[in-house]
Amino acid sequence: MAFKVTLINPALVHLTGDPYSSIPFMPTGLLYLAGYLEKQGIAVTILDGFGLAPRRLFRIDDQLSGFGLTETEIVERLEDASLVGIGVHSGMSHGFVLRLARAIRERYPDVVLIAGGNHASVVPERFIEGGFDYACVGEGEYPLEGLARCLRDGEGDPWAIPGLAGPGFAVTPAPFEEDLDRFGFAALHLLPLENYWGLGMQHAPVQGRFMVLTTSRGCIYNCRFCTTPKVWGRQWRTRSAAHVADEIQQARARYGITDVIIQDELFGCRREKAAAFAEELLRRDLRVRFSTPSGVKVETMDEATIALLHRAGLRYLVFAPESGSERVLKTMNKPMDFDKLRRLVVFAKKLGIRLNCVFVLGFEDENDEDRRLTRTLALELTRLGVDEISLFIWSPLPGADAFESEAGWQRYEDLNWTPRWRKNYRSLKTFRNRLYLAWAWTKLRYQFPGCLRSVLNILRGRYELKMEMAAGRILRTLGSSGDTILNYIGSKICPVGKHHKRCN
Ligand code: B12
Ligand code: SF4
Repeated sequence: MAFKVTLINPALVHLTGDPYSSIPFMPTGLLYLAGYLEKQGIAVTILDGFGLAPRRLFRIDDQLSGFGLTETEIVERLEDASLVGIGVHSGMSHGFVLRLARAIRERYPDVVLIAGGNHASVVPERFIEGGFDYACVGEGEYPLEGLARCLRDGEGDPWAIPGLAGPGFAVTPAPFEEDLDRFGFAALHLLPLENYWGLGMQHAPVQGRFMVLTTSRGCIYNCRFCTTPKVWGRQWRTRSAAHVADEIQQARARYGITDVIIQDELFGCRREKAAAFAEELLRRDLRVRFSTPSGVKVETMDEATIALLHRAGLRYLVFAPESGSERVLKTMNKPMDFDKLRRLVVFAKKLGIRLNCVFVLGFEDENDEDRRLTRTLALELTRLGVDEISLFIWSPLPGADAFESEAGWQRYEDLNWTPRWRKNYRSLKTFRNRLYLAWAWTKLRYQFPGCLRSVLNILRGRYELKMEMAAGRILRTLGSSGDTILNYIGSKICPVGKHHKRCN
Protein backbone atom coordinates (compact mmCIF):
# COMPACT_ATOMS: atom_id res chain seq x y z
CA MET A 1 0.00 0.00 0.00
CA ALA A 2 1.41 3.40 -0.99
CA PHE A 3 1.92 5.81 1.87
CA LYS A 4 -0.85 8.38 2.24
CA VAL A 5 -1.84 10.99 4.80
CA THR A 6 -5.56 11.43 5.41
CA LEU A 7 -6.68 14.56 7.23
CA ILE A 8 -10.11 14.31 8.78
CA ASN A 9 -12.39 17.25 9.37
CA PRO A 10 -14.84 15.88 11.96
CA ALA A 11 -18.55 16.61 11.96
CA LEU A 12 -19.47 20.10 13.19
CA VAL A 13 -20.43 19.55 16.80
CA HIS A 14 -22.94 21.92 18.31
CA LEU A 15 -25.11 22.39 21.34
CA THR A 16 -28.53 21.09 20.43
CA GLY A 17 -30.93 23.97 20.04
CA ASP A 18 -28.25 26.65 20.32
CA PRO A 19 -27.97 28.97 17.33
CA TYR A 20 -24.64 30.37 18.55
CA SER A 21 -22.57 27.24 18.18
CA SER A 22 -23.30 25.87 14.74
CA ILE A 23 -21.58 28.15 12.26
CA PRO A 24 -20.35 26.03 9.38
CA PHE A 25 -16.75 26.65 8.33
CA MET A 26 -14.21 25.39 5.86
CA PRO A 27 -11.37 23.78 7.84
CA THR A 28 -8.71 26.41 7.19
CA GLY A 29 -5.93 24.71 9.15
CA LEU A 30 -6.37 21.34 7.38
CA LEU A 31 -6.50 23.08 4.01
CA TYR A 32 -3.14 24.74 4.59
CA LEU A 33 -1.60 21.55 5.97
CA ALA A 34 -2.72 19.58 2.92
CA GLY A 35 -1.47 22.31 0.58
CA TYR A 36 1.92 22.19 2.23
CA LEU A 37 2.20 18.38 2.17
CA GLU A 38 1.30 18.34 -1.53
CA LYS A 39 3.97 20.92 -2.17
CA GLN A 40 6.45 18.61 -0.46
CA GLY A 41 5.41 15.65 -2.61
CA ILE A 42 3.62 13.78 0.19
CA ALA A 43 0.35 12.09 -0.85
CA VAL A 44 -2.52 13.61 1.11
CA THR A 45 -6.28 13.75 1.06
CA ILE A 46 -8.98 15.38 3.20
CA LEU A 47 -11.91 13.34 4.42
CA ASP A 48 -14.44 16.03 5.16
CA GLY A 49 -16.79 14.65 7.79
CA PHE A 50 -18.72 17.91 7.81
CA GLY A 51 -18.59 19.02 4.16
CA LEU A 52 -19.70 15.67 2.71
CA ALA A 53 -23.11 15.94 4.41
CA PRO A 54 -23.35 19.44 5.86
CA ARG A 55 -27.15 19.44 6.26
CA ARG A 56 -27.31 16.10 7.98
CA LEU A 57 -27.91 16.29 11.70
CA PHE A 58 -27.29 13.43 14.10
CA ARG A 59 -27.44 13.09 17.83
CA ILE A 60 -24.20 12.69 19.74
CA ASP A 61 -25.61 12.66 23.26
CA ASP A 62 -28.37 14.34 25.25
CA GLN A 63 -26.79 17.79 24.80
CA LEU A 64 -24.80 17.66 21.60
CA SER A 65 -25.51 16.96 17.98
CA GLY A 66 -23.36 16.96 14.92
CA PHE A 67 -23.74 18.19 11.36
CA GLY A 68 -22.11 15.81 8.91
CA LEU A 69 -21.02 12.19 9.04
CA THR A 70 -21.11 10.03 12.16
CA GLU A 71 -17.89 8.37 13.27
CA THR A 72 -19.00 5.07 11.75
CA GLU A 73 -19.67 6.71 8.41
CA ILE A 74 -16.29 8.43 8.47
CA VAL A 75 -14.53 5.14 9.15
CA GLU A 76 -16.43 3.53 6.26
CA ARG A 77 -14.97 6.13 3.92
CA LEU A 78 -11.43 5.79 5.21
CA GLU A 79 -9.35 3.78 2.76
CA ASP A 80 -5.64 3.21 2.29
CA ALA A 81 -4.64 5.55 5.07
CA SER A 82 -1.22 5.17 6.66
CA LEU A 83 -1.22 8.31 8.77
CA VAL A 84 -4.53 9.82 9.88
CA GLY A 85 -4.65 13.35 11.26
CA ILE A 86 -7.78 14.77 12.88
CA GLY A 87 -8.40 18.50 13.25
CA VAL A 88 -9.67 19.62 16.66
CA HIS A 89 -10.65 23.27 16.34
CA SER A 90 -12.14 23.69 19.80
CA GLY A 91 -13.24 21.79 22.89
CA MET A 92 -16.66 21.36 21.25
CA SER A 93 -15.38 18.39 19.27
CA HIS A 94 -13.25 16.86 22.07
CA GLY A 95 -15.42 13.82 22.89
CA PHE A 96 -16.54 13.24 19.31
CA VAL A 97 -12.94 13.18 18.10
CA LEU A 98 -12.00 10.65 20.78
CA ARG A 99 -14.93 8.46 19.72
CA LEU A 100 -13.85 8.77 16.12
CA ALA A 101 -10.29 7.81 17.03
CA ARG A 102 -11.55 4.69 18.83
CA ALA A 103 -13.65 3.70 15.84
CA ILE A 104 -10.68 4.15 13.49
CA ARG A 105 -8.44 2.13 15.81
CA GLU A 106 -10.94 -0.70 15.91
CA ARG A 107 -11.12 -1.00 12.16
CA TYR A 108 -7.50 -0.13 11.36
CA PRO A 109 -5.34 -1.12 14.34
CA ASP A 110 -2.08 -0.25 12.58
CA VAL A 111 -2.91 3.21 11.40
CA VAL A 112 -0.91 6.02 13.01
CA LEU A 113 -3.19 8.64 14.56
CA ILE A 114 -2.36 12.27 15.22
CA ALA A 115 -4.56 15.08 16.57
CA GLY A 116 -3.89 18.75 15.88
CA GLY A 117 -5.53 22.15 15.90
CA ASN A 118 -6.11 24.74 18.58
CA HIS A 119 -7.75 22.56 21.18
CA ALA A 120 -5.33 19.64 20.71
CA SER A 121 -2.50 22.17 21.07
CA VAL A 122 -3.58 23.23 24.55
CA VAL A 123 -4.47 19.80 25.96
CA PRO A 124 -2.31 17.37 23.92
CA GLU A 125 -2.09 14.88 26.80
CA ARG A 126 -5.86 14.30 26.70
CA PHE A 127 -5.56 13.05 23.14
CA ILE A 128 -2.64 10.79 23.91
CA GLU A 129 -4.57 9.32 26.87
CA GLY A 130 -7.53 8.96 24.51
CA GLY A 131 -5.65 6.68 22.13
CA PHE A 132 -3.83 8.95 19.69
CA ASP A 133 -0.21 8.16 18.92
CA TYR A 134 0.69 11.82 18.64
CA ALA A 135 -0.75 15.26 19.22
CA CYS A 136 0.59 18.29 17.42
CA VAL A 137 1.16 21.43 19.44
CA GLY A 138 0.92 24.71 17.55
CA GLU A 139 1.79 25.28 13.92
CA GLY A 140 1.28 21.95 12.17
CA GLU A 141 3.15 22.04 8.87
CA TYR A 142 6.63 20.98 10.00
CA PRO A 143 5.64 18.42 12.66
CA LEU A 144 3.21 16.71 10.27
CA GLU A 145 5.69 16.73 7.42
CA GLY A 146 8.39 15.37 9.75
CA LEU A 147 6.17 12.56 10.98
CA ALA A 148 4.99 11.66 7.47
CA ARG A 149 8.59 11.47 6.25
CA CYS A 150 9.64 9.28 9.20
CA LEU A 151 6.78 6.87 8.56
CA ARG A 152 7.05 6.87 4.78
CA ASP A 153 10.80 6.59 4.48
CA GLY A 154 11.43 4.66 7.69
CA GLU A 155 14.13 7.14 8.64
CA GLY A 156 14.49 9.48 11.59
CA ASP A 157 12.88 9.54 14.98
CA PRO A 158 9.36 10.97 15.49
CA TRP A 159 10.22 11.54 19.14
CA ALA A 160 12.76 14.13 18.11
CA ILE A 161 10.34 16.21 16.05
CA PRO A 162 9.56 19.57 17.69
CA GLY A 163 5.84 20.14 18.07
CA LEU A 164 4.88 16.49 18.54
CA ALA A 165 3.62 15.14 21.84
CA GLY A 166 3.37 11.40 22.37
CA PRO A 167 2.95 8.92 25.20
CA GLY A 168 5.51 9.57 27.89
CA PHE A 169 7.44 12.35 26.22
CA ALA A 170 7.27 16.06 26.67
CA VAL A 171 6.79 18.25 23.69
CA THR A 172 9.37 20.75 22.46
CA PRO A 173 7.45 23.56 20.80
CA ALA A 174 7.71 23.68 17.02
CA PRO A 175 9.46 26.84 15.85
CA PHE A 176 7.21 29.29 14.02
CA GLU A 177 8.06 29.72 10.36
CA GLU A 178 8.92 33.36 9.69
CA ASP A 179 8.44 33.10 5.95
CA LEU A 180 4.81 31.97 5.67
CA ASP A 181 5.04 32.02 1.86
CA ARG A 182 6.95 28.74 2.18
CA PHE A 183 3.75 26.96 3.17
CA GLY A 184 1.84 27.46 -0.04
CA PHE A 185 -1.89 27.70 -0.66
CA ALA A 186 -4.94 26.12 0.95
CA ALA A 187 -5.76 22.88 -0.90
CA LEU A 188 -9.31 23.88 -1.81
CA HIS A 189 -9.53 21.14 -4.44
CA LEU A 190 -9.64 18.54 -1.63
CA LEU A 191 -12.96 19.82 -0.24
CA PRO A 192 -16.48 19.22 -1.59
CA LEU A 193 -16.68 22.94 -2.39
CA GLU A 194 -20.15 22.90 -3.94
CA ASN A 195 -21.56 21.65 -0.64
CA TYR A 196 -20.10 24.64 1.20
CA TRP A 197 -21.18 27.13 -1.45
CA GLY A 198 -24.69 25.72 -1.42
CA LEU A 199 -25.11 26.14 2.33
CA GLY A 200 -25.69 29.89 2.35
CA MET A 201 -24.25 30.09 5.86
CA GLN A 202 -20.70 30.88 6.86
CA HIS A 203 -18.50 32.67 9.34
CA ALA A 204 -18.93 35.85 7.25
CA PRO A 205 -21.62 36.96 4.79
CA VAL A 206 -21.01 35.67 1.29
CA GLN A 207 -22.84 36.34 -1.94
CA GLY A 208 -21.28 33.84 -4.29
CA ARG A 209 -18.57 31.24 -4.44
CA PHE A 210 -16.23 31.82 -1.57
CA MET A 211 -12.90 30.68 -0.19
CA VAL A 212 -11.21 30.97 3.20
CA LEU A 213 -7.76 32.41 3.54
CA THR A 214 -5.19 33.58 6.05
CA THR A 215 -2.84 36.45 5.28
CA SER A 216 -1.09 36.23 8.66
CA ARG A 217 -0.82 34.10 11.79
CA GLY A 218 -0.80 35.02 15.47
CA CYS A 219 -1.47 38.18 17.40
CA ILE A 220 0.70 40.54 19.43
CA TYR A 221 -1.93 41.24 22.10
CA ASN A 222 -2.45 39.29 25.28
CA CYS A 223 -6.16 39.25 26.08
CA ARG A 224 -6.77 37.11 29.12
CA PHE A 225 -9.80 35.27 27.70
CA CYS A 226 -8.05 34.17 24.52
CA THR A 227 -5.84 31.16 23.76
CA THR A 228 -4.01 32.71 20.82
CA PRO A 229 -1.16 34.17 22.93
CA LYS A 230 -0.33 30.71 24.25
CA VAL A 231 -0.70 28.75 21.03
CA TRP A 232 0.73 31.30 18.61
CA GLY A 233 3.31 32.91 20.91
CA ARG A 234 2.37 36.60 20.68
CA GLN A 235 4.13 36.93 17.36
CA TRP A 236 2.51 38.26 14.23
CA ARG A 237 3.80 36.79 11.02
CA THR A 238 2.51 37.68 7.63
CA ARG A 239 2.54 36.38 4.09
CA SER A 240 3.69 38.63 1.29
CA ALA A 241 0.97 40.52 -0.54
CA ALA A 242 1.98 38.89 -3.83
CA HIS A 243 1.67 35.38 -2.37
CA VAL A 244 -1.82 36.04 -1.00
CA ALA A 245 -2.90 37.64 -4.26
CA ASP A 246 -1.51 34.64 -6.18
CA GLU A 247 -3.69 32.35 -4.05
CA ILE A 248 -6.80 34.42 -4.68
CA GLN A 249 -6.03 34.75 -8.39
CA GLN A 250 -5.58 31.02 -8.76
CA ALA A 251 -8.84 30.23 -6.92
CA ARG A 252 -10.67 32.86 -8.95
CA ALA A 253 -9.44 31.35 -12.21
CA ARG A 254 -10.18 27.76 -11.13
CA TYR A 255 -13.48 28.14 -9.34
CA GLY A 256 -14.84 31.58 -10.11
CA ILE A 257 -14.39 32.72 -6.50
CA THR A 258 -16.07 36.05 -5.77
CA ASP A 259 -15.89 36.20 -1.96
CA VAL A 260 -12.89 35.77 0.32
CA ILE A 261 -13.25 35.17 4.06
CA ILE A 262 -10.05 36.25 5.79
CA GLN A 263 -9.64 34.12 8.93
CA ASP A 264 -6.65 35.92 10.48
CA GLU A 265 -6.86 36.51 14.23
CA LEU A 266 -5.42 39.98 13.69
CA PHE A 267 -5.75 41.12 10.13
CA GLY A 268 -3.83 44.32 9.44
CA CYS A 269 -1.69 44.30 12.59
CA ARG A 270 0.74 46.40 10.60
CA ARG A 271 -0.93 48.98 8.42
CA GLU A 272 1.69 48.88 5.69
CA LYS A 273 1.06 45.15 5.22
CA ALA A 274 -2.70 45.65 4.93
CA ALA A 275 -2.06 48.47 2.46
CA ALA A 276 0.33 46.32 0.39
CA PHE A 277 -2.31 43.57 0.26
CA ALA A 278 -4.96 46.03 -0.94
CA GLU A 279 -2.65 47.57 -3.52
CA GLU A 280 -1.77 44.15 -4.91
CA LEU A 281 -5.45 43.24 -5.35
CA LEU A 282 -6.05 46.57 -7.07
CA ARG A 283 -2.97 46.27 -9.29
CA ARG A 284 -4.16 42.87 -10.50
CA ASP A 285 -7.74 44.05 -10.74
CA LEU A 286 -8.90 40.93 -8.88
CA ARG A 287 -12.34 42.29 -7.97
CA VAL A 288 -13.28 40.05 -5.08
CA ARG A 289 -15.33 40.96 -2.02
CA PHE A 290 -13.51 40.24 1.19
CA SER A 291 -14.34 40.26 4.88
CA THR A 292 -12.49 40.09 8.20
CA PRO A 293 -14.93 38.23 10.48
CA SER A 294 -12.43 37.44 13.25
CA GLY A 295 -12.03 41.15 13.92
CA VAL A 296 -9.47 43.88 13.42
CA LYS A 297 -8.00 45.99 16.23
CA VAL A 298 -9.00 49.63 16.32
CA GLU A 299 -5.44 50.52 17.40
CA THR A 300 -3.88 49.11 14.26
CA MET A 301 -6.31 50.66 11.75
CA ASP A 302 -6.76 54.16 10.42
CA GLU A 303 -9.00 55.92 7.91
CA ALA A 304 -6.55 55.81 5.00
CA THR A 305 -5.99 52.05 5.33
CA ILE A 306 -9.72 51.36 5.61
CA ALA A 307 -10.39 53.47 2.52
CA LEU A 308 -7.72 51.62 0.55
CA LEU A 309 -9.00 48.21 1.72
CA HIS A 310 -12.49 49.24 0.72
CA ARG A 311 -11.32 50.18 -2.78
CA ALA A 312 -9.71 46.73 -3.00
CA GLY A 313 -12.94 44.93 -2.02
CA LEU A 314 -13.40 45.06 1.77
CA ARG A 315 -17.16 44.82 2.31
CA TYR A 316 -17.59 43.44 5.83
CA LEU A 317 -15.50 44.59 8.74
CA VAL A 318 -15.64 43.43 12.35
CA PHE A 319 -14.41 45.38 15.35
CA ALA A 320 -14.19 43.74 18.75
CA PRO A 321 -14.70 46.29 21.54
CA GLU A 322 -15.70 43.32 23.79
CA SER A 323 -17.08 45.55 26.56
CA GLY A 324 -18.26 49.10 27.11
CA SER A 325 -16.62 49.14 30.52
CA GLU A 326 -13.03 50.32 30.84
CA ARG A 327 -12.80 48.42 34.09
CA VAL A 328 -13.72 45.11 32.44
CA LEU A 329 -11.41 45.82 29.51
CA LYS A 330 -8.63 46.29 32.01
CA THR A 331 -9.31 42.92 33.62
CA MET A 332 -9.39 41.41 30.13
CA ASN A 333 -6.04 43.08 29.45
CA LYS A 334 -7.49 44.43 26.24
CA PRO A 335 -6.63 47.93 25.07
CA MET A 336 -9.54 49.76 23.42
CA ASP A 337 -9.71 53.34 22.24
CA PHE A 338 -13.47 54.07 22.25
CA ASP A 339 -13.15 57.45 20.55
CA LYS A 340 -11.17 56.01 17.69
CA LEU A 341 -13.65 53.17 17.43
CA ARG A 342 -16.51 55.67 17.05
CA ARG A 343 -14.54 57.63 14.45
CA LEU A 344 -13.66 54.55 12.40
CA VAL A 345 -17.25 53.27 12.55
CA VAL A 346 -18.57 56.55 11.13
CA PHE A 347 -15.85 56.61 8.49
CA ALA A 348 -16.29 53.01 7.35
CA LYS A 349 -20.07 53.39 7.30
CA LYS A 350 -19.79 56.37 4.95
CA LEU A 351 -17.77 54.23 2.57
CA GLY A 352 -20.52 51.62 2.58
CA ILE A 353 -18.62 48.91 4.45
CA ARG A 354 -20.98 46.71 6.47
CA LEU A 355 -19.99 46.62 10.14
CA ASN A 356 -20.23 44.21 13.02
CA CYS A 357 -19.11 44.80 16.62
CA VAL A 358 -18.43 41.89 18.93
CA PHE A 359 -18.98 41.87 22.70
CA VAL A 360 -18.07 39.34 25.36
CA LEU A 361 -20.54 39.28 28.24
CA GLY A 362 -19.99 38.06 31.78
CA PHE A 363 -16.20 38.19 31.99
CA GLU A 364 -14.99 37.40 35.51
CA ASP A 365 -16.44 39.93 37.99
CA GLU A 366 -18.44 41.98 35.47
CA ASN A 367 -21.24 43.74 37.38
CA ASP A 368 -24.53 45.47 36.52
CA GLU A 369 -22.87 48.81 35.96
CA ASP A 370 -20.37 47.23 33.52
CA ARG A 371 -23.26 45.64 31.62
CA ARG A 372 -25.06 48.95 31.48
CA LEU A 373 -21.95 50.49 29.91
CA THR A 374 -21.76 47.68 27.35
CA ARG A 375 -25.40 48.18 26.46
CA THR A 376 -24.91 51.92 26.11
CA LEU A 377 -21.90 51.48 23.83
CA ALA A 378 -23.54 48.80 21.66
CA LEU A 379 -26.60 50.99 21.08
CA GLU A 380 -24.53 54.11 20.48
CA LEU A 381 -22.47 52.26 17.87
CA THR A 382 -25.69 51.11 16.22
CA ARG A 383 -26.87 54.71 16.03
CA LEU A 384 -23.54 55.62 14.47
CA GLY A 385 -24.00 53.00 11.77
CA VAL A 386 -22.88 49.57 13.00
CA ASP A 387 -25.06 47.09 11.10
CA GLU A 388 -25.05 44.21 13.55
CA ILE A 389 -23.64 43.14 16.88
CA SER A 390 -22.54 39.72 18.11
CA LEU A 391 -22.90 38.94 21.80
CA PHE A 392 -20.98 36.05 23.32
CA ILE A 393 -21.27 34.85 26.87
CA TRP A 394 -17.80 34.29 28.16
CA SER A 395 -16.57 30.80 28.84
CA PRO A 396 -13.09 29.92 30.12
CA LEU A 397 -10.94 28.27 27.47
CA PRO A 398 -8.03 25.97 28.28
CA GLY A 399 -4.84 27.75 27.36
CA ALA A 400 -6.26 31.20 28.15
CA ASP A 401 -4.85 33.18 31.06
CA ALA A 402 -8.34 33.47 32.62
CA PHE A 403 -9.03 29.73 32.34
CA GLU A 404 -9.12 29.13 36.09
CA SER A 405 -11.45 31.97 36.93
CA GLU A 406 -14.77 30.22 36.30
CA ALA A 407 -15.43 26.75 37.68
CA GLY A 408 -18.39 24.42 37.36
CA TRP A 409 -18.00 23.01 33.87
CA GLN A 410 -17.91 19.26 33.42
CA ARG A 411 -16.29 18.62 30.07
CA TYR A 412 -14.55 20.58 27.34
CA GLU A 413 -17.73 20.70 25.28
CA ASP A 414 -19.22 22.96 27.96
CA LEU A 415 -16.68 25.64 27.09
CA ASN A 416 -18.49 27.48 24.34
CA TRP A 417 -20.30 30.82 24.05
CA THR A 418 -23.50 29.41 25.54
CA PRO A 419 -22.21 28.17 28.92
CA ARG A 420 -25.47 26.87 30.40
CA TRP A 421 -23.49 25.55 33.38
CA ARG A 422 -22.45 29.00 34.64
CA LYS A 423 -24.15 30.00 37.88
CA ASN A 424 -25.23 33.35 36.45
CA TYR A 425 -26.05 31.97 32.99
CA ARG A 426 -29.73 32.82 33.28
CA SER A 427 -29.10 36.46 34.03
CA LEU A 428 -26.49 36.68 31.29
CA LYS A 429 -28.84 35.05 28.82
CA THR A 430 -31.59 37.48 29.75
CA PHE A 431 -29.18 40.37 29.36
CA ARG A 432 -28.06 39.05 25.96
CA ASN A 433 -31.66 38.63 24.73
CA ARG A 434 -32.67 42.07 25.97
CA LEU A 435 -29.67 43.69 24.39
CA TYR A 436 -30.41 42.02 21.05
CA LEU A 437 -33.98 43.33 21.29
CA ALA A 438 -32.81 46.85 22.15
CA TRP A 439 -30.35 46.68 19.28
CA ALA A 440 -33.08 45.58 16.83
CA TRP A 441 -35.29 48.46 17.95
CA THR A 442 -32.43 50.97 17.66
CA LYS A 443 -31.59 49.65 14.22
CA LEU A 444 -35.19 49.99 13.10
CA ARG A 445 -35.30 53.57 14.33
CA TYR A 446 -31.93 54.78 13.10
CA GLN A 447 -31.26 52.56 10.10
CA PHE A 448 -34.68 51.96 8.61
CA PRO A 449 -33.43 51.88 4.98
CA GLY A 450 -30.77 49.40 6.13
CA CYS A 451 -33.52 47.16 7.53
CA LEU A 452 -35.39 47.23 4.21
CA ARG A 453 -32.15 46.41 2.42
CA SER A 454 -31.71 43.41 4.71
CA VAL A 455 -35.19 42.13 3.88
CA LEU A 456 -34.37 42.44 0.17
CA ASN A 457 -31.03 40.71 0.62
CA ILE A 458 -32.66 37.83 2.47
CA LEU A 459 -35.25 37.41 -0.26
CA ARG A 460 -32.60 37.51 -2.99
CA GLY A 461 -30.20 35.29 -1.04
CA ARG A 462 -27.39 37.85 -1.50
CA TYR A 463 -26.09 38.34 1.99
CA GLU A 464 -24.22 41.37 3.25
CA LEU A 465 -24.65 40.63 6.96
CA LYS A 466 -24.45 37.57 9.13
CA MET A 467 -27.92 38.15 10.52
CA GLU A 468 -29.26 38.07 6.94
CA MET A 469 -27.57 34.73 6.38
CA ALA A 470 -29.03 33.40 9.61
CA ALA A 471 -32.54 34.58 8.67
CA GLY A 472 -32.12 33.15 5.16
CA ARG A 473 -31.07 29.83 6.65
CA ILE A 474 -34.14 29.64 8.83
CA LEU A 475 -36.44 30.57 5.95
CA ARG A 476 -34.86 28.02 3.62
CA THR A 477 -35.13 25.31 6.21
CA LEU A 478 -38.74 26.15 6.90
CA GLY A 479 -39.46 26.26 3.18
CA SER A 480 -37.83 22.94 2.41
CA SER A 481 -39.11 20.90 5.32
CA GLY A 482 -40.71 21.71 8.62
CA ASP A 483 -39.26 18.47 9.83
CA THR A 484 -35.74 19.74 9.36
CA ILE A 485 -36.31 22.96 11.29
CA LEU A 486 -37.63 20.87 14.13
CA ASN A 487 -34.42 18.91 13.95
CA TYR A 488 -32.49 22.14 14.05
CA ILE A 489 -34.10 23.42 17.20
CA GLY A 490 -33.47 20.10 18.75
CA SER A 491 -36.86 18.55 19.31
CA LYS A 492 -36.50 15.83 16.73
CA ILE A 493 -33.15 14.46 15.77
CA CYS A 494 -32.36 11.37 13.78
CA PRO A 495 -30.88 8.67 15.96
CA VAL A 496 -27.30 7.88 14.93
CA GLY A 497 -27.11 5.56 11.96
CA LYS A 498 -30.79 5.79 11.10
CA HIS A 499 -30.96 8.92 8.97
CA HIS A 500 -33.99 9.15 6.81
CA LYS A 501 -33.66 10.57 3.35
CA ARG A 502 -34.81 14.08 4.11
CA CYS A 503 -31.96 14.63 6.56
CA ASN A 504 -29.38 13.99 3.85
C1 B12 B 1 -11.84 31.65 12.48
C2 B12 B 1 -12.16 30.91 13.77
C3 B12 B 1 -13.41 30.28 13.87
C4 B12 B 1 -14.41 30.26 12.74
C5 B12 B 1 -14.06 29.34 11.60
C6 B12 B 1 -12.89 28.39 11.83
C7 B12 B 1 -12.11 27.88 10.65
N1 B12 B 1 -12.35 28.31 9.46
O1 B12 B 1 -11.27 27.01 10.82
C8 B12 B 1 -15.73 29.89 13.47
C9 B12 B 1 -16.50 31.15 13.77
C10 B12 B 1 -16.68 28.98 12.74
C11 B12 B 1 -15.22 29.33 14.77
C12 B12 B 1 -16.05 28.61 15.62
C13 B12 B 1 -15.71 28.28 16.92
N2 B12 B 1 -14.56 28.60 17.55
CO1 B12 B 1 -13.03 29.37 16.62
N3 B12 B 1 -11.55 30.34 15.99
C14 B12 B 1 -11.24 30.87 14.83
C15 B12 B 1 -9.85 31.51 14.86
C16 B12 B 1 -10.00 33.01 15.05
C17 B12 B 1 -8.95 31.23 13.66
C18 B12 B 1 -8.87 29.76 13.24
C19 B12 B 1 -8.08 29.63 11.96
O2 B12 B 1 -8.62 29.48 10.90
N4 B12 B 1 -6.74 29.71 12.07
C20 B12 B 1 -5.82 29.63 10.95
C21 B12 B 1 -5.34 28.19 10.71
C22 B12 B 1 -4.26 28.17 9.66
O3 B12 B 1 -4.80 27.73 11.92
P1 B12 B 1 -5.37 26.44 12.69
O4 B12 B 1 -6.76 26.16 12.31
O5 B12 B 1 -5.07 26.58 14.12
O6 B12 B 1 -4.47 25.25 12.09
C23 B12 B 1 -3.07 25.16 12.30
C24 B12 B 1 -2.68 24.39 13.58
O7 B12 B 1 -3.64 24.45 14.60
C25 B12 B 1 -2.43 23.00 13.11
N5 B12 B 1 -3.53 22.06 12.92
C26 B12 B 1 -4.83 22.27 12.74
N6 B12 B 1 -5.49 21.12 12.54
C27 B12 B 1 -4.57 20.14 12.57
C28 B12 B 1 -4.68 18.76 12.39
C29 B12 B 1 -3.53 17.98 12.46
C30 B12 B 1 -3.65 16.53 12.26
C31 B12 B 1 -2.27 18.57 12.71
C32 B12 B 1 -1.05 17.74 12.79
C33 B12 B 1 -2.17 19.95 12.90
C34 B12 B 1 -3.31 20.72 12.82
O8 B12 B 1 -1.86 23.23 11.82
C35 B12 B 1 -2.54 24.31 11.18
C36 B12 B 1 -1.56 25.04 10.30
O9 B12 B 1 -0.44 25.44 11.03
C37 B12 B 1 -9.27 30.82 16.14
C38 B12 B 1 -8.19 31.62 16.84
C39 B12 B 1 -6.85 31.00 16.59
N7 B12 B 1 -5.86 31.53 17.19
O10 B12 B 1 -6.68 30.06 15.87
C40 B12 B 1 -10.52 30.59 16.99
C41 B12 B 1 -10.55 29.45 18.03
C42 B12 B 1 -9.82 28.25 17.49
N8 B12 B 1 -11.98 29.15 18.17
C43 B12 B 1 -12.34 28.91 19.39
C44 B12 B 1 -13.65 28.59 19.81
C45 B12 B 1 -13.87 28.46 21.31
C46 B12 B 1 -14.68 28.39 18.90
C47 B12 B 1 -16.13 27.98 19.23
C48 B12 B 1 -16.31 26.89 20.27
C49 B12 B 1 -16.89 29.23 19.65
C50 B12 B 1 -18.38 29.02 19.86
N9 B12 B 1 -19.14 29.40 18.90
O11 B12 B 1 -18.84 28.57 20.87
C51 B12 B 1 -16.64 27.55 17.84
C52 B12 B 1 -16.48 26.04 17.68
C53 B12 B 1 -16.97 25.48 16.41
C54 B12 B 1 -17.08 23.99 16.54
N10 B12 B 1 -18.29 23.49 16.66
O12 B12 B 1 -16.07 23.29 16.58
C55 B12 B 1 -11.17 28.98 20.35
C56 B12 B 1 -10.71 27.56 20.69
C57 B12 B 1 -10.25 27.44 22.11
C58 B12 B 1 -10.29 26.02 22.59
N11 B12 B 1 -9.13 25.52 22.98
O13 B12 B 1 -11.32 25.42 22.65
C59 B12 B 1 -10.13 29.82 19.50
C60 B12 B 1 -8.67 29.48 19.81
C61 B12 B 1 -10.38 31.31 19.79
C62 B12 B 1 -10.19 31.76 21.23
N12 B12 B 1 -11.17 32.37 21.74
O14 B12 B 1 -9.22 31.60 21.90
N13 B12 B 1 -13.95 29.68 14.99
S1 SF4 C 1 -8.71 38.35 21.51
FE1 SF4 C 1 -7.94 39.01 19.52
S2 SF4 C 1 -6.61 40.76 20.06
FE2 SF4 C 1 -6.88 39.61 21.94
S3 SF4 C 1 -5.13 38.17 22.03
FE3 SF4 C 1 -6.88 37.08 21.08
S4 SF4 C 1 -6.57 37.32 18.89
FE4 SF4 C 1 -5.32 38.89 19.92
